[in-house]
Amino acid sequence: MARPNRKRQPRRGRKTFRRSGSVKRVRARQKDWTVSASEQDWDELDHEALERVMPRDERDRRKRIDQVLTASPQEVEPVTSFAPEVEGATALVTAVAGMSARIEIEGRDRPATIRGLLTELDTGYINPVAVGDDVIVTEDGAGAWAIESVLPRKTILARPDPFLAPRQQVIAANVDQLLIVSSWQEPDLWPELIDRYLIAASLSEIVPIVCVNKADLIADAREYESVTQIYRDMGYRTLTTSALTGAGISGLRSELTGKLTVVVGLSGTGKSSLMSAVQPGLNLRVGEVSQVHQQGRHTTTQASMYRLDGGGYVADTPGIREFGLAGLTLGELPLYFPEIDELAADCRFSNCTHLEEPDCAVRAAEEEGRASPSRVASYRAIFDELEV
Ligand SMILES: Nc1nc2c(ncn2[C@@H]2O[C@H](COP(=O)(O)OP(=O)(O)OP(=O)(O)O)[C@@H](O)[C@H]2O)c(=O)[nH]1
Ligand SMILES: [Mg+2]
Ligand SMILES: [Zn+2]
Repeated sequence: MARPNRKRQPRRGRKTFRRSGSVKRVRARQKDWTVSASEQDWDELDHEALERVMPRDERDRRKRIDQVLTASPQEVEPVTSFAPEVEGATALVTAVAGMSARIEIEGRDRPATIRGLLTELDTGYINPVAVGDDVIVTEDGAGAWAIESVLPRKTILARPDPFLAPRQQVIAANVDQLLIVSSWQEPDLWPELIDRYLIAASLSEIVPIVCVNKADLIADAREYESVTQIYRDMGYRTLTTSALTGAGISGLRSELTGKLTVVVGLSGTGKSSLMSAVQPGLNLRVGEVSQVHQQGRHTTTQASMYRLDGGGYVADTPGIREFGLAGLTLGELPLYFPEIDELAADCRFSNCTHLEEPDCAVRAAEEEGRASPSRVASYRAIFDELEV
């Protein structure tokens, strides 16, 4: 079965930045997931209580999805450096708060300041430095470190700034993997969210891993297999874990080793528990940092990264507003649902939306059990939103 085309086509009119900081192309934004002004206050609400409630109707569902996935990675053309070349050592950024950062240099954790030279104009993002960035640093002779420039990024996870949208902020740079944590129950597995994270990972060219936690709550192994087989069939790695019993933890540990992994998933699915199981003492979300915006409003905008003993890093993401599907076009959607696209070849209409048209092969396959109802539902939901 064909997999989503991970090599993205260059998009027409996308905003890209070159080393000089000059904008090469600027596009009008497609319908996206940018947070509207009326929704901004959501950030101030109590997520925890709300997150544990599964959506009851379409409005709730959309609102929740908006909260979870609100932005998109932004394509940035490779740059050689984001600042004038300065002689210095290379370091890794592990946390950022305003113009302060923590860096890892020669295996040691150090505070550092970010030089004002690094601006949005240089990078195209509100925050010029993000966790995961490789940077050039200098030391003033008295032990104070400064970040002088940012080295080219392999990958970027970004989202629209909650207050300055559509301007984007980088959540993390140089991410290798996205660990999508769901629980089998409590809260119930939510396939549509997994499907959306898979698309977001593809858009950023980051390898996703589908991790189903709370395996101890699986009552029907066959049901579990059939749900997760969908993802294996698409070529994605799946993991079954239980932070409670320890099942699958060593497998998870080896998947994380040597990589920079961003952990995402609904609250309560067991992300922190899993990380503590992988490495006792690791506690995601503990080191969250916040950034003061120009308007004087506070929001957590950055991930914090933790080093794994066996090598590699895991990064927590701020709140549930993470990154998302902005920039995804209706025309590209089938790329991310290859199995549905394959069936669609037999629909009566070549532009069939698989919603109501007669002789729809996708609906027929769904009824006959040849297509996953959850995948078809995800496809329809995203289609609907992109069309609006
Ligand atoms: N039965 C069972 N419970 C688990 C498992 N893993 C975690 N839990 C429980 O699920 C609850 C939530 O776990 P957390 O690790 O805090 O979840 P989280 O994803 O980090 O949640 P947030 O930090 O709110 O995003 C806790 O009560 C855990 O004890 C598991 O494998 N099995
Ligand atoms: Mg947690
Ligand atoms: Zn159809």
